[in-house]
Amino acid sequence: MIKRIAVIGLGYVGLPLALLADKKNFIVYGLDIDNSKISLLASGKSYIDGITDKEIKKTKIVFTDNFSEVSKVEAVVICVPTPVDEKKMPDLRPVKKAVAEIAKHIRKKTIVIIESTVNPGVCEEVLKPILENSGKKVDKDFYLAHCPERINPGDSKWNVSNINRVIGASSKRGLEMAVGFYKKLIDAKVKPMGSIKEAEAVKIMENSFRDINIAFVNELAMSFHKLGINIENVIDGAATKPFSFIPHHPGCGVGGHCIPVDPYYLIEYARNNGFEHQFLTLARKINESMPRYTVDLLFEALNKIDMPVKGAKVAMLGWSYKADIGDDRESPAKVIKKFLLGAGVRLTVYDPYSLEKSNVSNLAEALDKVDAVLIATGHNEFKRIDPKSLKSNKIKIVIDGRNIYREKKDMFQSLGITYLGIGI
Ligand code: SAJ
Repeated sequence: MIKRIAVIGLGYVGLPLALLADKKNFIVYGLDIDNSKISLLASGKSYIDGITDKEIKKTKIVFTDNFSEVSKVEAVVICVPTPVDEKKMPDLRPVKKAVAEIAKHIRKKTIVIIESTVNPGVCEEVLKPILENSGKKVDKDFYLAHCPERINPGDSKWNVSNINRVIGASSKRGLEMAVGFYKKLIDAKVKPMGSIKEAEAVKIMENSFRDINIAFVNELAMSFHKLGINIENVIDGAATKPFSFIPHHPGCGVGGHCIPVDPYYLIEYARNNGFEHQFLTLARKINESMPRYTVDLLFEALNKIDMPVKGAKVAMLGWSYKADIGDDRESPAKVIKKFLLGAGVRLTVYDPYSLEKSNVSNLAEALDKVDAVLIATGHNEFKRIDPKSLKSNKIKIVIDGRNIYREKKDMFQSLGITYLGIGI
């Protein structure tokens, strides 16, 4: 019977999970290697968008960086990052380190649940040996399960308590324990899978599905731009089909900790097992080409009004990888900035969620005395910009990397402002 749990990794996945378990009357130890996080939490401070200090203050969670506390629990849930390195190769160091740490302390019959996104094979071929290193045997001394996280940062509707989950485990007993735990924890469906590998594959599939669909509309956008067809109108048209069409939208790139990362985990694992994922690889290539495509739209527009790229004053609005959150992991804005600076543009960056990455402190300053605006993130604050205010700032070009002004395209043109979106 699982009454006490340890959550390893208190980020946007682990902290909501720990708070939910605490609310459901589990005894919860929240562990992280970053003791600045631990001290913030211990002093009742939140550092995760959407979690208030008040929620932290009222929990009974024991926040600690002392991993020996793991010896007191029946279940350990690992929620640490699984990024890729600069060569887009899977970086399992954080999850291997976390597992090695807890292996020293887990007591008999503890279930270790990996929530971090990993490709098929990682739990059994990489993490299980580390757990057994200490002489323990899986399904004898401990159980191993995988329940891939499905947190969608910034989503006000779907959260850790109401998102369905899938679980795979190393044995029937392990599966029963893990399914029983999540059924107590969340108010959503818990689907037992046939194996850990199936559970690992579910998460990689759902995120690769999204990456491929985004690449599909990005390719259509680049084609329709040449054909003079508005892709967003076509997507709206296709979306009237009440079945088997899921709208995705083109943009200046695909960022975040999941979508641009997860496909590489499968690509690499399959390659090591004799299969080349052409489709996944091509989707990544198309999505990773979108920052360049967006910057080229700007350069063509500058050339069209005989304005040299070098020395042009450009305001890039947005740093985060998606609208109305402050997370910049794998953000396309970083690549766009590199291209713009490399071409000698005089660049202003403004993102209300990342003022430390901005070189101005508000929108008015960002729009003052620039020749062009490039939208890299579709924050609500940018959607409210009135095209007339850009005219009065003598802005000549708007490159809309998130098609947030698709309804105002004609207004820009009537004001004599060159407006280009992605496929619109
Ligand atoms: N993006 C597009 N076009 C789209 C959708 C997204 O260009 O149609 C871009 C976004 O601007 C962003 C990137 O792709 O740069 C990722 O966007 P996202 O909405 O997929 O946001 P994420 O990375 O937070 O994805 C999460 C994922 N959740 C988990 O991995 C648990 C993903 O599985 C969800 O499908 C996604 O949220 C969601 O549906 O919102």
